[in-house]
Amino acid sequence: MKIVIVCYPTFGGSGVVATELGLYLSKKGHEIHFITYRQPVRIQNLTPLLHFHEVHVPTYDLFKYQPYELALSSRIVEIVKKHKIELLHVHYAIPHAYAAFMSKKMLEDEGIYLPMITTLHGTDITLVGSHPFYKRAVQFSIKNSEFVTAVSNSLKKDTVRLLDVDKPINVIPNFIDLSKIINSKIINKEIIASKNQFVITHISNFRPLKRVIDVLKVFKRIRKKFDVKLIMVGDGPEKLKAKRFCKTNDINEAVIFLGNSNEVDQILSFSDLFLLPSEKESFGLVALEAMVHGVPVVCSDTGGLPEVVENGYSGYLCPVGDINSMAEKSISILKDPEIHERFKKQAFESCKKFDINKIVVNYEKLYARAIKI
Ligand code: GMT
Repeated sequence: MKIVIVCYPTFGGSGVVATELGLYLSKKGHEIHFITYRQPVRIQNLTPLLHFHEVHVPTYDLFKYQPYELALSSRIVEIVKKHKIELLHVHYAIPHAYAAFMSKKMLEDEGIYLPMITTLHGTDITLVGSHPFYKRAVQFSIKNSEFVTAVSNSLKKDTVRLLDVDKPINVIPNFIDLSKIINSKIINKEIIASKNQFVITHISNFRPLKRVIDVLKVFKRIRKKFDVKLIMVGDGPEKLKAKRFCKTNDINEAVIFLGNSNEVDQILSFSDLFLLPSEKESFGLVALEAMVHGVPVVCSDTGGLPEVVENGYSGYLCPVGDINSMAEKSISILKDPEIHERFKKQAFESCKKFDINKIVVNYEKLYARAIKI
């Protein structure tokens, strides 16, 4: 099948899911065309079945805001016609689903039918999409997609509740490549921590809803019990605040800020625990990425996280903002090597239901149905 994937090319979860999906589908023989403003970060090599088409937005002084959707929809039309694309799969509703609908209409004008599938990822509904300034446009693009998917049952419920849509929503959870654990080359833990130190990791875009200060507060409590290092991976608006917190709370020496990284698998391969105290998380892909490396996850009991992390098995779910409980649960995992080992094994076991080979067929089935409509 010839498929266009529209997504964000950045380190965010929706871009990662879209990229991993495209890479996997191309390996299965589908011809994949990514259309976005930059080459997606996880794509290193393009192949005859894996293409990237950049969206250029020429700046013009009259515009206060440059019209990205316009450039994107025109680019979609161009690529669809040039490569005889059969299907359009857009990730993250804003503004991709809206732009995709416009390209669909432009193509219809020329007698070309192009089915579109919209995958909702989270904040495109919960934080941004339900805002009164965007809501109508998001409702409209959902209604006009041939199929709509959401990455968790929780997000499906949120979409129905917040956007009041009666369109059927197919839940296709995010997925993970289980062979990652074998593939990722183990880098020397001792570059970052000493042999006997525990390594705790947090990865996010450091937005307020990730509650990065909670990560530091939990870490501070764990540090009272063990010799431990914290690795903070990612970049975003709360980073400066987090760095200040480390200085004023005397944990500066024990916390390493790495910035955005393409070495996430390597870092996770020697991590002992993962913290994700988010306010809201429609799925929490990063928790799954930790679990595949046998890293137990202590996280908030919110959104789709309970669908990913099994309380008391692959980690623990704690109330949002409950620093004490998160610290206590983390300590309970780390304090006994046998318990820690059990949680590590169980974290990996839990991933099996998200095996890429089991999940992606659901997208392929939907593609097949969409092109027949
Ligand atoms: O977490 C973010 O803010 C990034 C965002 C994105 O779209 O890139 O992540 C969302 O999509 C991910 C992939 O489906 C999910 O794993 C994240 O839970 C979701 N984020 C939120 O719901 C806050």
